[in-house]
Amino acid sequence: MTHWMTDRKDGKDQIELATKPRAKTQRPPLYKVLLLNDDFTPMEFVVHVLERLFNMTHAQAIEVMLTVHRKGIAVVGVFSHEIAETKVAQVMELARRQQHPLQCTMEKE
Ligand code: TYC
Repeated sequence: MTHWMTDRKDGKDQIELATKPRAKTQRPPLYKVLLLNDDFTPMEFVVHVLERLFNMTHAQAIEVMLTVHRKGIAVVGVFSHEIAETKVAQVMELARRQQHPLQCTMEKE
């Protein structure tokens, strides 16, 4: 709060108060986590990853996996920067451990 004195003709000082106009509250930027298609990663593995790391039901996971398979890429979730980074790292680590070439990346929304 800013305050200052006004100079009045009647000599009476008066304190004026003003609130500084504030910028609207900023939301943290969100990031899309994207899954990429390839010719080698088994469909069942992708479904497992989507169930396990993105809390999808089996039906949802199949649907999203098939979207990636047909279209080449799909958004599998939207998160804060830190959570998105963690999800990408977890997908890449699971794929690496099973020696699947599955690729996962993130992009600012
Ligand atoms: N195209 C793969 C196959 O036919 C399946 C697949 C789906 C791979 C989604 C990756 O992100 C992916 N076995």
